[in-house]
Amino acid sequence: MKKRIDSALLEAENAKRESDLNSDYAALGEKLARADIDIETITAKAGEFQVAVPSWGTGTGGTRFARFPGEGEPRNIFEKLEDCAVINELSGCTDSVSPHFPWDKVDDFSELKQQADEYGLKWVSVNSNTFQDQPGQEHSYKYGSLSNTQKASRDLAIQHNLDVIEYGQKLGAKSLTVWVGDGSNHPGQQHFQRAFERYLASMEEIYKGLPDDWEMHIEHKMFEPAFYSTIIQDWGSNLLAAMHLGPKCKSLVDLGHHAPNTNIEMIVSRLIQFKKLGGFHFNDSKYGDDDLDSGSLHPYQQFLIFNELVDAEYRNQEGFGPAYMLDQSHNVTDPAESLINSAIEVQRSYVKALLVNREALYGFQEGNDALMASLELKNAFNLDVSPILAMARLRKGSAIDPLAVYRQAGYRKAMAEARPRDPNATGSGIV
Ligand SMILES: [Mn+2]
Repeated sequence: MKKRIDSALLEAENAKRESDLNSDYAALGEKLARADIDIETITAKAGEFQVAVPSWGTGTGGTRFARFPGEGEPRNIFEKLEDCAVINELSGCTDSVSPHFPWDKVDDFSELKQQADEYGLKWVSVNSNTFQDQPGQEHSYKYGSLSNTQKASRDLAIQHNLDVIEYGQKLGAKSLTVWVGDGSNHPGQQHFQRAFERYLASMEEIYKGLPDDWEMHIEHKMFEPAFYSTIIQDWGSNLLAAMHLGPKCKSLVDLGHHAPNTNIEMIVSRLIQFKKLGGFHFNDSKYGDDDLDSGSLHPYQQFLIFNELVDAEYRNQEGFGPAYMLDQSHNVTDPAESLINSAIEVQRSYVKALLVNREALYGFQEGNDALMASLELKNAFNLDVSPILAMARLRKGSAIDPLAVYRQAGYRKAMAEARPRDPNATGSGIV
């Protein structure tokens, strides 16, 4: 497999840390054994865990006020793919990429697929973009796309989604993620029911174009760019639309797209129960944003979400198999560093959730022992599973300390020289 980080450097950096890791791993293994947990089983599962990188996340994000591009950021999908390869080489838990169109559209998809194959990267959920007009676009999305009052704009948005499915088929993806910013900025501007009817009618046309083995995932977002009402503003509208459209349509949960303090883990449970959980966009949020790095602010919430996911796995819940993706905006960090760290933080939540004794928890729940039930979760969360994550990485040839190797390799500096910035280039937004 083609590598972008020098193998000799990676091995030398790992060699410096391997002895300490072995000691820490053995100590943690002993501790877990006292709770009848086999560390090797957990490490094997950690090694299998993968979360997809969003192609748009490899560039510096920005806000509607400004964007401050970083040195050496990727200028096209081929260069984004190069950065995704680095992230995966070092973290060992990001073997797939989620592309966004038309940002990532190329003339020759076989060339793109071949480059991904060489890096050992797969393509997962393709994303459509009907939240901005493209140069020369005949019918505007200013007043919405799939729910626009004008049929010509709706038809354009439908056709774009069908085109995106076609691109995804060429890359080997199996799902389409649809997020639209449609909505209104003034009370009375939009007839809620008629707008939702138009949205559903448009989505029916896209659904008809789904290949048999594909799924469509609807992403909700509370607000922005529509600040009064958004057509799919929460999991309620999302689920109603997904139920209306059919079994191949499911809901996608972006952690940052809820009102502050929303009980997201409970939403996840409901969607699992009704076989409607399509996938995740992981990130963190303080207010109404979806821009912070995963697990950087609310690691316990992220753990509680994984507690529901691992529980579904444990119970062999029918129809369960959500797609895991990151979706965050990096404004002040090197995007590759943020994505490496975030992927590992998501993996960390998964591993901690594996440590919960499910049968003991069910017993506490049935017996109404609220405190012990709560402690069963908190004790798993409080355990430092870093040695497990590092050992899983080492065993698959990734880095014990990914960020140290990344900085030692001088990757960004090298890219700053290899990728001179086009002063006229526009940056991709964030969804
Ligand atoms: Mn998202």
